Amino acid sequence: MSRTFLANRRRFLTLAGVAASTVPLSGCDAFDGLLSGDSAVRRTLASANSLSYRVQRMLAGDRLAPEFSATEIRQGQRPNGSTDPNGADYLAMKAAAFATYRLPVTGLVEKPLDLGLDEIRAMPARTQITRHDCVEGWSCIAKWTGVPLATILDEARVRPEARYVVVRCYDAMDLGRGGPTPYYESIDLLDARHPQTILAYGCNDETLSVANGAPLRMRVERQLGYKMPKYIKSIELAATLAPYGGGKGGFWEDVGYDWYGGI
Ligand SMILES: Nc1nc2c(c(=O)[nH]1)N[C@H]1C(S)=C(S)[C@@H](COP(=O)(O)O)O[C@H]1N2
Ligand SMILES: [Mo]
Repeated sequence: MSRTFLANRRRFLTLAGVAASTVPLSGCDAFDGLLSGDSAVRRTLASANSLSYRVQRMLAGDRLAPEFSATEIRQGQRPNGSTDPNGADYLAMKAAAFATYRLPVTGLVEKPLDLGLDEIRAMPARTQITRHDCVEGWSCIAKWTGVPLATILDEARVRPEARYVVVRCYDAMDLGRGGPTPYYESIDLLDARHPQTILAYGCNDETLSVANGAPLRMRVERQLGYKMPKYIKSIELAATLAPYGGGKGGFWEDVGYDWYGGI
């Protein structure tokens, strides 16, 4: 692809995102009242979102996110959102140094899996140095090591009806609207099978810390930070997002964020 083409594409994508950028998305631990309920703003956001999703899928289906050199890592990965889950199930695993952790992979698959951390660590690994961008407006370059999600999907043999990978998490957050709500996220199969989409257990050459999502967190490098679930509890292959949470495909999506957080 030529540089001009890329530049034009960027401009086009920016235009497609204009509606979204006029609304202050104030960050990971706050949300804007305008975005709740069935407001006109929200409907505009939703249609801009599906336009930018379709444009990106058309032009950049297998584009790689930029990777960096080790000298560009300036500090540890800045922890954000949940940083210390306090559910009894999580605390028990943490006390056992996550030796008891299991990852179920279920839903629309031929062969459901139930993987231990040792099995996951024994699979072919990928390491990548990438930049994490949070909607709050900060970025952080870090080195991530993990197993490509594609490897796990191949092992589980995804059924043709499946369209999404849904990830449930161990943590819950309380936005003051009816008690703690579990974090969850979802991506389509194109992002799930993207070579840089990994289930990470290592960060900056160390075992993934609790603050950054131990024992396992997803990296989805072409999307914003909130699309990368930490504290992964289970993975499900699904045909529709309706049965999960508020039905919009993620914890933050249920309060108004875009489902497609492409960058
Ligand atoms: N389970 C879970 N995953 C999560 C979050 C969270 O609160 N809980 N926060 C998200 C947000 S908004 C960001 S920016 C990143 C932060 O990852 P980090 O703590 O490793 O920087 O995790 C994302 N994944
Ligand atoms: Mo974020």
